[in-house]
Amino acid sequence: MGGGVAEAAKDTGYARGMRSGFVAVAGRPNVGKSTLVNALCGGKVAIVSDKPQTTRRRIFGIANGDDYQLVLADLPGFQRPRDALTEHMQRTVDSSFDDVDAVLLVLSARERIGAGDRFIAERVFKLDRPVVIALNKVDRLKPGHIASQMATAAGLGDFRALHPVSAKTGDGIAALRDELVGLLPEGPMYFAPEQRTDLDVEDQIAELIREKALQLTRDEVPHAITVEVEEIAEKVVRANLFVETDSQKQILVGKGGAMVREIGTRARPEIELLLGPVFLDLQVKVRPRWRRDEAMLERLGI
Ligand SMILES: Nc1nc2c(ncn2[C@@H]2O[C@H](COP(=O)(O)OP(=O)(O)OP(=O)(O)O)[C@@H](O)[C@H]2O)c(=O)[nH]1
Ligand SMILES: [Mg+2]
Repeated sequence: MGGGVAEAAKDTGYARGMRSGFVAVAGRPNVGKSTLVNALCGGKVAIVSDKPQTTRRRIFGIANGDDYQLVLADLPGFQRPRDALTEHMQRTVDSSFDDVDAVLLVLSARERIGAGDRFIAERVFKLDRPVVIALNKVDRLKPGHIASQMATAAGLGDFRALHPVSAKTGDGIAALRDELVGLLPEGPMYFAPEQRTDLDVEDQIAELIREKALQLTRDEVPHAITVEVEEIAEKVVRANLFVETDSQKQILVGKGGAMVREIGTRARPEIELLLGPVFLDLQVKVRPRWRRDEAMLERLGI
């Protein structure tokens, strides 16, 4: 999204002084990238969980101000690919760096800044774009610990700015947003002002259902779950939760259907914010090895 686009937009006459552009959000799994994107956008665009590899595809979160449009590309966490699913996720991360104006490198202040972070840092500092570091999860940490984590973070590369933040409490978020907006070129609105994300409503609903399923499961099960919305009809949403094995299905259905009911109970209020009152029909199905099924991954937009 460089000069060419900006020049073209100038010809079509966007408001003078309007800044706009794209920032890729990179970091290890679970450091809080999606929580941070939500905080920067002032509302929920990406699902969040305490399980690593929650985000599987690139999702744009759009933050609008009077004189800016900041588009954040929330990305899967950097990891070593293990199957077609994680391979696709890594490819998404790599290709998302091509057209951005800046990179937001997210670290967790609660964990040791280590080899995983350095691996990602090497990649993003090579891109020849401004890199802003967000040291996330500083809530309830001692100032001395934050200071020493900031010193370690500062050693990762030639960064433009380093912001200690808490995506959870909102601490430092406004200053970080201002910093990112300041790195954007003059440009047009890429999305309508009321649009928060590039996901269509089916995919938003599938993600919300998956989020609740992730919250309620553990070990290998969360990684084996995917959700597809089959139908949105008058006052009814039908969706399938896919897992890979019968035993995973048993877990997700729960005793007498208790688990899948609980997933529905948690997802419905958020779905109703998008659609109004609906009946939610959830089915749990087995699809062996879907994570290695290229056609299935493509259908899921991964
Ligand atoms: N205490 C604290 N927890 C946070 C903060 N930000 C995120 N978390 C928690 O960290 C966990 C991971 O958050 P996500 O936003 O899903 O992390 P992510 O980096 O997007 O993870 P992947 O999509 O799996 O790569 C969740 O349990 C969040 O509630 C924060 O500022 N403070
Ligand atoms: Mg995420």
